[in-house]
Amino acid sequence: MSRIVTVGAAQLGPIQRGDDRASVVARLLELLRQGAAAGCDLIVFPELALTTFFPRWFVEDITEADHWYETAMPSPVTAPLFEEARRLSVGFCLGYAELTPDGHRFNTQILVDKSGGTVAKYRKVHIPGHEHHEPDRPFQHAERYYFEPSDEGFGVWQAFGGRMGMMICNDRRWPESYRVMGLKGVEMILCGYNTPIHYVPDPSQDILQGFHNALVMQSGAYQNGTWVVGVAKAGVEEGVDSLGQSMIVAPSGQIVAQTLSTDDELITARCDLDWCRRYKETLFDFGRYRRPEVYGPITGQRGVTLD
Ligand code: ING
Repeated sequence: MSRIVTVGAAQLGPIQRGDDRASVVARLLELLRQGAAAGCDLIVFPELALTTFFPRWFVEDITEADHWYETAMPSPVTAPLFEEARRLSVGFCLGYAELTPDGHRFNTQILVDKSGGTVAKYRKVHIPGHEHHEPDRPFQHAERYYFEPSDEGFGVWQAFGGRMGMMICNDRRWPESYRVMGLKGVEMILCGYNTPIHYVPDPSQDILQGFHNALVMQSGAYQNGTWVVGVAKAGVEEGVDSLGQSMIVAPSGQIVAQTLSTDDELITARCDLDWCRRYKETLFDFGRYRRPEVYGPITGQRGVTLD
């Protein structure tokens, strides 16, 4: 028996500071239509897919950044995406900056089903970068100033005929993200990202960005017997070059599709969710082989302690 989900990774090229949401939504609609034409059940868009990556600038008064956040989803400008999804009977996953009615700010991702209804919301757990202005940087990465870390952890939801999970960007670098969802039986993890090529704390990593991107998603997929869909906002955004290389990774860890450009580009794959069992019921039969009784430090401490 095969449970096939045809998934599209809808990579975005750069969104410049002056690009309004309507022009971005038009690009998202084009990718959604391409995906529908290709037989996709689900289209995955990047992290912060409605705006430029605004944490690259620092504003002393954070309310001056409010316009980068969504206070409603859908809103009048994003509603056409939900309506078209329903008309085409295609689901989608969308990353955006969320400002809640009580003033909380999250880096958020939602899962919308084929009826155009929101079935899941995830808020980013691992927030990289820095909390305060660092004027010596060539560009800021002040996500820890603009977003609160979620305390809701990682969810897995029954949708599209399987167990669907979500994570955002830096989450993909932490094995805990995959394992928590793995322990909830995840079969496909959806992950948007915005990854600058230049890593200011250690420029030696710049040349390895593509390697590290693939490394973490391939290992996370294999070690948890799950599909992983990683989708970039890529290209040179306001002078900052961001990684593309969006990809669809099988439970074996094999990359089954990868983008070639740093522009708007759709890649698709027919993903058999039953392939997950080849790993979940053998090598990574968690119930049989894991040893949580000796894993205490993983949840018991934050940083390193030397015995
Ligand atoms: N971006 C980056 C990421 O984790 C980063 C932060 C950039 C980490 C470069 C390491 C190297 O892919 C986000 N948005 O998390």
